Amino acid sequence: MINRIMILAMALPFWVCAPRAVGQPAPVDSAALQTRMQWFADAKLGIFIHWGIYAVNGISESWSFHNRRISHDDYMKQLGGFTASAYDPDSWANLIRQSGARYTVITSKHHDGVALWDTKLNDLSIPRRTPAGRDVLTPFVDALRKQNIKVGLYFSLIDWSHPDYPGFLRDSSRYDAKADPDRWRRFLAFYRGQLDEIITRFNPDLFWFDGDWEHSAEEWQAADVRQAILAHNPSAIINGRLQGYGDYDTPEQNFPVTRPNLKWWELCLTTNESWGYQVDDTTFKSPYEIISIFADVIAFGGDLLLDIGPKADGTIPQPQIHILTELGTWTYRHAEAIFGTIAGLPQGHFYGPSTLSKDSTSLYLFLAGRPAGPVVLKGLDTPIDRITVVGTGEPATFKIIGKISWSPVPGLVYIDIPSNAQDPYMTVLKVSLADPLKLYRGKGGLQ
Ligand code: FHN
Repeated sequence: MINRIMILAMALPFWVCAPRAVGQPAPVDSAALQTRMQWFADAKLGIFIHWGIYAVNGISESWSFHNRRISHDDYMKQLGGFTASAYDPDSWANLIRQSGARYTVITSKHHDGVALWDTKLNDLSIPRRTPAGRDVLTPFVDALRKQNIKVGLYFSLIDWSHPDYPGFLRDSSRYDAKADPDRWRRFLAFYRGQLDEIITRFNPDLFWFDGDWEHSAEEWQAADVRQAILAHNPSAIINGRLQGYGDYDTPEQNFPVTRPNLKWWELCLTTNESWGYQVDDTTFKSPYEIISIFADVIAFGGDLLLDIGPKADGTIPQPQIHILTELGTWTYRHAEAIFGTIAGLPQGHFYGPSTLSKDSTSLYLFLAGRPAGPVVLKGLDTPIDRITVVGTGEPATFKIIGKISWSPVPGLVYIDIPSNAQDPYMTVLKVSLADPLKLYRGKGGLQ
């Protein structure tokens, strides 16, 4: 019995198909779910935006008062400093397009309860309580639509400022929802009313819930929320922070060394160490670090949601502009290896990330660092037509060693990197195959 596998375009490779996480609702129809998730699976790169009154003082979003680093009253005084005076949503959308991102997720309301749009459910909003004096969400959604960038809206289930929300400061709640169901129902009516505004006014492609950890699916009415979203837009997708009623996993900040449970997943990541604008946080990741993390994510079949934190006047910090423009230069040059691909080789075949074309006839090898010598491909059981450098088309020479003439076990492919082919960040090779990829997964020897 020869140990071989083929990687079929529509199914993720055998080593990644895992059952849905415990508690996740069974997909109503896996074909419909696959169709609904397809744009997300192909998108690969999104830009996360944390923009709120916390940018005024440059302190942590919501958590600064929740963790008692600043009083809630003093935190809310930031309302008076949120001007959006230099806010240009079209330039934001242009920068996002320039990064190569296919979707965006912006905080419509964080845990502090301050809405970016003119909600009718209360007056805690940018339009009503800040010098900006206007809805800053709608013009950005419009700008994204003009650029054909998918719209994701982050919505915090937690609302630590709402008088009828149980939670408030760390270790100090207003009340117990179970002990005062009428008060909890008043909050539910409020939060569902705001969510209805989000659903009907913005019709986002992606609902990015956050803060589900403070209450159960039943308390959040999660099943009903999912039903309401899909009833309004059957193509909408929901992130995995609705207490088990989402569509994909959302690992945060730390790269998953083993694949997340769900078939689709997205790593959300800051460019420095803060989600919102924090003047003292200058620990920005380099473009190479971001690109190498991005390559790892897509090699595992995920998306990267890379965060920026605009200032209170609406300008984007220069280091984040630099990261997004450098990332864009790389993503546009290597687009065929990124967008619309599927997860690449399982560990053991190549020392680095890889992706595959959906028909599995093109294998993309992402070269970590700047390899000086040849790189090795193991267990490739499909003939190679040619190997080229993505972005330049320059041919790369290769040789196969260790192939025993009468044994079916493939040899090792040693690939020379053209000396002038090195990308400033990460070089990608395209291995064009004569047929869909087959891999030898045996334990060596002559079988
Ligand atoms: O508490 C939030 C946090 O402020 C930030 O918005 C992140 C972004 O994914 N989500 C929560 C922490 O997981």
